[in-house]
Amino acid sequence: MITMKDFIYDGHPLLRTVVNEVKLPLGTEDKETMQKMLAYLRNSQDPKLVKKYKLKEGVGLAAPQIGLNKRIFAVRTEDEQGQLHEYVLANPKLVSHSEALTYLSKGEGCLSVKQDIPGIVPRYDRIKLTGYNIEGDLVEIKAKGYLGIVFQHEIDHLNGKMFYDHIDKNHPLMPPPGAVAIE
Ligand code: K2U
Ligand code: NI
Repeated sequence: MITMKDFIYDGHPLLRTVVNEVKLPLGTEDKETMQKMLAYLRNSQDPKLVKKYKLKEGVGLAAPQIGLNKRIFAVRTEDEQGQLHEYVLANPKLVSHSEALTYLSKGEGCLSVKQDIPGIVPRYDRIKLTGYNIEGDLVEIKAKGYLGIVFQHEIDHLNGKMFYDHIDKNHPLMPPPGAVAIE
């Protein structure tokens, strides 16, 4: 079971690394890792387990955050319509995206960043990505709004990027012109 002791934090070189693709077809170990990462998100969204294991709630988790040099992430969150989405993908690729931008009006946080870093994080409003699911099938996912933001946050982790890299240092609270806010 993944707990907070498995996490690495900002300053660790793996969070600034473009991590390696996993070998296909998916092996048992990588499938187990994918299962454990999704289980972490489920556990972190269960108040009883949060209390019992002192977990930090997460809606996304990328393998480098638990010290693994692998292109794997998990996402578990509801969208604006309250629909629950659970994904765990290996070797994800951002295939296309809108020109239009969006952002969370309260900014973003990160399980691997202990301090709050205020600022607008511009994200694409709509994205299309592909990746291999735990069954080893290549899947295509279209996402927008909040779910799309979570995917982009996790893909960043696989490419050694942190959310605050996207904050305008001179105008941290100024949204990009035309970007749509998500409250
Ligand atoms: O990758 C991570 O550090 C997980 C982040 C994902 C995230 C995505 C988009 C915007 C902010 C963060 C954690 O989920 S941060 C904690 C959290 C928990 C519940 C809701 C939002 C953020
Ligand atoms: Ni993060």
